Amino acid sequence: MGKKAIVTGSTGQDGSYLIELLISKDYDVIGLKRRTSTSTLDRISHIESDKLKVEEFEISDSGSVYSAVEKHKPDEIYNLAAQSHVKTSFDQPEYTFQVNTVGVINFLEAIRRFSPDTKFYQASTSEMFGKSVSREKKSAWGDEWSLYQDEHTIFEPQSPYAAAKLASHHLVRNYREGYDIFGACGILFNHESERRGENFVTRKITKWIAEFVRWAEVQGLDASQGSFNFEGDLISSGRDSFPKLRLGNVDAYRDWGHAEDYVNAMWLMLQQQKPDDYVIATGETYSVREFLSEAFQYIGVSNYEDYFVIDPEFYRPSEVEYLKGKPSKAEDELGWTRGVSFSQLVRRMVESDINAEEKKKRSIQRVKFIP
Ligand code: NDP
Ligand code: GDR
Repeated sequence: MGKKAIVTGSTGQDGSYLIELLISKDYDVIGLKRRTSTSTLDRISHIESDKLKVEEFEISDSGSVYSAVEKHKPDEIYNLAAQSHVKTSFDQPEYTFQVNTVGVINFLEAIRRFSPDTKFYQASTSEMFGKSVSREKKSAWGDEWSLYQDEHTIFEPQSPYAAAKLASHHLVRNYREGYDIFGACGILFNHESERRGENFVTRKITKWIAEFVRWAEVQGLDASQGSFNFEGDLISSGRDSFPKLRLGNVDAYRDWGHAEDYVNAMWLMLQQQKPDDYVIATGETYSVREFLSEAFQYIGVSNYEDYFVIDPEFYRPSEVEYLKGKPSKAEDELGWTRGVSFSQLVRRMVESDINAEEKKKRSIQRVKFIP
């Protein structure tokens, strides 16, 4: 018989990929989701399997979490639920702590009281490093340094989101050492996908590109060759105009991988003899600007700087400028490697959003022709 796992955040990006992975490994999965007045099941509605049951809960309500753990006593719990938007955490710091820290305490307590053999995965994050970097010389004789973060880098969180996640990171270690609970934390660097939330910068860019391509098509123009006017906040075709992409800090560097590779690391962490914490990253870093350049190249545009404007609305009170993970421990101990490269990631995201726009166009045409 297969194992039983609870996945929180089951309606999110990572939740959807993890559920697919666990079902492929013959797990029975209980996907926990919060109550909402409209459906949030888009990312998992394609999974037609009696191995998946979706139940409602609220992570900040201890009774709700205790009931779920006591009822199912699963082999594994993957805690992916979170207020996951860094900028939002500055506007809603208390709520962010309620979900991202108190919610974790609720699970740790539930395991301690009702199901002490359950293994627990906590979604920690590279945001916990904040401004902090480790350095190593690029060569024995040169003066050049390579900057990175790994399991030994000091934490210096720069947002309520990161501070809440760091508190949870320490709580998991605390319950591991104090109560012998199998709690592992994955310090995951940014991972994106075709299913990424639309208010994270990568998806915001790829979705805008797809909408722009569609708009250009309606104008009878090719997005790569059309002669557009770029004055002010608008891109004009002469006949019509399209709002430019509005972004905040485009000089921040991130270590971007694909979510499908990263959920595999979560699973590997819970299959180890002993619980531990691992950095999961690609080992490469690119700026938001470089992401823009790569994404626009995909539609044949090289002057990408004409297509966006800086809007201070998207700046954060304090920023994390540089993230580049060193995943050596995960590679050595878990045998984990990433499969999707940066350029493949960008290509897949742009392609997927362009295809989605195409589909929308076809369904609109169908509606138009109904007599
Ligand atoms: P998403 O934002 O896509 O998903 C977050 C999930 O948490 C959603 O299912 C959301 O539900 C759920 N959630 C939010 N608030 C509550 C609540 N009060 N009660 C119950 N569920 C709630 O995030 P990702 O999938 O990208 O990330 C998964 C986890 O990994 C998060 O904890 C995130 O902080 C962390 N992480 C993510 C990284 C990344 O680059 N993606 C990197 C490092 C860590 P709903 O659908 O209703 O909104
Ligand atoms: P991040 O991801 O904060 O790293 O957190 P996000 O995509 O929000 O920002 C990445 C970088 O891009 C800059 N940026 C913008 N960001 C957004 N969202 N919107 C913009 O318009 C914009 N313009 C520039 C940001 O300032 C930042 O430097 C993600 C989340 O998934 C977290 O949950 C996770 O823990 C970390 O990754 C690792």
